[in-house]
Amino acid sequence: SDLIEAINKAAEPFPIPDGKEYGYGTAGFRMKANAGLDHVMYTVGLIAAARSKKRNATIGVMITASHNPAEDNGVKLVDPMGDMLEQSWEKYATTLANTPSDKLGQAYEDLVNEELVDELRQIHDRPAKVVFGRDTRPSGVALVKAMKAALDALKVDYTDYGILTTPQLHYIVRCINTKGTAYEFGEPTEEGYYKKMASAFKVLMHGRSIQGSVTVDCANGVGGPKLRELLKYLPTGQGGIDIKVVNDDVSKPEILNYECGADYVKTKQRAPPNISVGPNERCASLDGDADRVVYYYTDASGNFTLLDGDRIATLGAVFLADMTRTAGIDEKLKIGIVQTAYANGASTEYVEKVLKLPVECTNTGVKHLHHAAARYDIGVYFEANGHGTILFSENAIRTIRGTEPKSPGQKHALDSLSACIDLINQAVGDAISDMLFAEVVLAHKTWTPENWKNTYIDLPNYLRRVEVPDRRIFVAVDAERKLQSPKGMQEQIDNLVRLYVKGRSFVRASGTEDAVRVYAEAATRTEAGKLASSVEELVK
Ligand code: NG1
Ligand code: ZN
Repeated sequence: SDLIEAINKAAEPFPIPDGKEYGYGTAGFRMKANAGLDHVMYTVGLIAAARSKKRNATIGVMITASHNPAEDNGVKLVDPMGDMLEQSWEKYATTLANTPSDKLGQAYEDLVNEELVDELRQIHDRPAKVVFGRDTRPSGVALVKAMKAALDALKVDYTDYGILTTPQLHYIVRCINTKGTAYEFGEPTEEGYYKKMASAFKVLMHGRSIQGSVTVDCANGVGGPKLRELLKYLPTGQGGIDIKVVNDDVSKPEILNYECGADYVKTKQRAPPNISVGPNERCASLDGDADRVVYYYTDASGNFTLLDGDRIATLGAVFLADMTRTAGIDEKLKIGIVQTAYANGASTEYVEKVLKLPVECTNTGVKHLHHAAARYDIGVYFEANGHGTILFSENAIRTIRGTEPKSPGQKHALDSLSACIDLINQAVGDAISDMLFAEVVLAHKTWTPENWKNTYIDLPNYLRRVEVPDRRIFVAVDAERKLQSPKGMQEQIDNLVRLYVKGRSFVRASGTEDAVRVYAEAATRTEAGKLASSVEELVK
């Protein structure tokens, strides 16, 4: 048909490099930007269009490689509510990406026949709408062109939002799709995003003050200019916030994520070398697309303390549990925390024994955590590396916004909770939003970073990346805490773990890199190191 030919023709400039195989992984497609990613982008345009027709809604596309080096890039699809593409569609994304340009028309037609058929092709004839954004990587410009070629071939309506953080794009998608409904999310613009966050922040800060400043390392990525923009909307002085933005130079692509950013701080367990702050001053690092954040500080004797995603989760849970109690609605709302196996064992114990809240463990990857968290009224989910957010159910929103306060204290708690719903990005984990929330909680509690640290003491731990001939033989089960294959290896790990006080270790294949990850924790640093090394030996 004409359509098949139009798709094939427009795909011609974007061939698959010889021998290339693509996969839609934990974070969508990700690779060296010049290694055939333009072909993938073209096919993502096709998928986005089909998905839009299927859902009869606007679909988002975000072009970023997050914490990876500047020469990499990647792309992921965003579903109507601002969440990740439904998993059952990932196979289409992978299939189309691996289809040569001259066969794409037919491959698209096959997808239409499988997902968009009805007697009159009415689903297929629906108008499609796609919106997209990209991080500051220079390769993004050409990648957008490749995707537009597909959208034009299908005559799809689209809006290019230019440079955005990942969470901003997710926010905009959700705003567009909820406009005019009872669940309206906000104005679908960058300004709308800043205004929503700033006004919620002001409500939460009313009558409080934040101690000292917070230095924010933006990984020389998109978070820098966007955080600076947000600052124009935030109050300073009493009830305001003093944010010192550093590593926000996006004019030199090669310094993106270089010796800075959330991934650097989390994996090296040290501050970026170019940051200079006084003892006990709060620092935060964002990653390259501003969807994850970690905190840290260095004390007067030079000891570095990381306050990671587990810490943000527990800080948030404590605050929300207190607030719902003060508001008198704690009986009506079920709060839960969702973690992955990488959460520090001490944080899990703290949630269960001290906070007495349910804690759940899922597979790695925010889509898994997000779905689990959505089953609670207030679902707090974070990966240790700083990806995460807090979800409020419809019941929670109705209860918080519909309860008549009987005292000023109760009113204050209800207003605060209501502002939390707006401050915390409900679509997806958002470094800037998570950071403002952490600042608010610290202000409410008048906590220094040291107070925060002392809520529980992290078990010393190691995360090692091990290159193996074939990582696919490592099949993990039980929320990736146990190995099912290779046969017998789990028993060997168990035998090693038994030798250490508070020992815990697990092995799984990475979903984003060609490697296996070994995690180990134990009561002392030396023991955690020994356990990690002995498990690493098993795996090699
Ligand atoms: P893999 O490569 O599957 O371990 C990593 C992170 C995840 C998540 C994804 C997606 C660790 C141990 N793993 O996954 O938490 O962030 O990348 O970006 O940090
Ligand atoms: Zn990221």
